[in-house]
Amino acid sequence: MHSWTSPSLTPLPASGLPLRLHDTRTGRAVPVVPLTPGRARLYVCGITPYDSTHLGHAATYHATDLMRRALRDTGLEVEIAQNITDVDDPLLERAERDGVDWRELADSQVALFSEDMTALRVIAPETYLSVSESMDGIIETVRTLHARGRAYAVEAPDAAGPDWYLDLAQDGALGEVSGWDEAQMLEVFAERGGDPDRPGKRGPFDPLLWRAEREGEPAWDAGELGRGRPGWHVECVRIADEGLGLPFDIQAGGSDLVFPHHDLSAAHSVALGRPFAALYAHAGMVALDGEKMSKSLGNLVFVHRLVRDGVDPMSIRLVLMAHHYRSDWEYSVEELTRSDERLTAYRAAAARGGSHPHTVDALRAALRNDLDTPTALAALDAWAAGETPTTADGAAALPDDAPGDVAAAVDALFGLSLQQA
Ligand code: 5CA
Ligand code: ZN
Repeated sequence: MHSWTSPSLTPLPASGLPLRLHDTRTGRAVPVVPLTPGRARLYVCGITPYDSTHLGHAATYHATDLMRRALRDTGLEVEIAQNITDVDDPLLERAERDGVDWRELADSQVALFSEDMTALRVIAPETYLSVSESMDGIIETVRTLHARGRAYAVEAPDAAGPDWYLDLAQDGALGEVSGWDEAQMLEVFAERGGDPDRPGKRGPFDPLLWRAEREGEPAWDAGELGRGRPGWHVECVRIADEGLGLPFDIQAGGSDLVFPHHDLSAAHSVALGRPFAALYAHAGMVALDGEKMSKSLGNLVFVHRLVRDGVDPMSIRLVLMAHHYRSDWEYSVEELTRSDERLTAYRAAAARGGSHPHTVDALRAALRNDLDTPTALAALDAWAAGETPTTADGAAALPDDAPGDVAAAVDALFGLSLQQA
């Protein structure tokens, strides 16, 4: 899939200091030390393209964009892989409901997503693959799992052949990422795409690996497993392997994916005899009207609608920056008003120019401390108000050649352009 156009990258000499990132698995912030020296590899779970980008998606991709920019500032080369879940129940159902071809629906929504990411100045992933275009590889992975004795058949009365499931008990690897117990898992499994009660399954959380062809659904030939389409988790394992290689450094996504998706992606990888991600980073959930913003609930604020209504995309970025990426928060129009005020003040300060190395230093320190954007905004507020920042690590000892161009730094580190729109 063609990815979107990345913003031009403002060069900023790397700080060389490591990024500390919160790891969901261990519950602690750890320095990111890439598995391959000099090269950080991150996978982020992409959209299911049946509705446009809402602020929740934007928050998640904003968080991974900050990870990229922070890693780059530590002097690492960064590679990001991202999928597009274009073969999945909700998308196929929406296409059927609206009487459009599922491919057309997916393409149109991917195009809108690209526009939104471009407007928000999110740097495009190096690998951007949809399920349909990765199908040969996904089938290969499914067949490998079958050949390794990890797949079992479950009768499907409405299909010509069986559905296939992954037998988790063989590797005993579930809950590796979430750390949840079975009761916690059962509470959400069904509402997050699982089928714990399906007769014939060996274990309630065994994930669907390959679904036999049903009438009216797209299907591909998977040899001894029959015609059908893949389950959800295997796509991300395969696309991560194709784009980055297994194992890789960081698996990212929204916190709604911790269980089952990231637990089960890791379990697929273990069943393949390969370790998955070294660190798991999750963005909090954005809510509207008291509920998680989600396509299935329909309580959405669309990025493209805000932009169409004249909102400056950099104001949207500032709304996202006002919340720490791991916190859950609720969107309101007041957030946007506050961000508009900030943007005006920051642009005026940028137009005044001057060198502010302590502010740049404070911005960098905030970013590499688990992407602490609220603290970065406090430093920018002070800069815009003409105050000299006092930083925790007494920034008086900065070298003479420390970068002092705040506008260039916020552009490079936070993707925030302060040029007049
Ligand atoms: N295609 C799968 C991932 S393989 C999927 O979850 N698609 S999605 O379109 O539902 O979500 C895309 C990304 O946005 C995921 O990383 C998801 O965790 C994140 N996301 C979805 N809703 C929200 C929300 N309300 N707040 C923050 N992030 C969200
Ligand atoms: Zn995924």
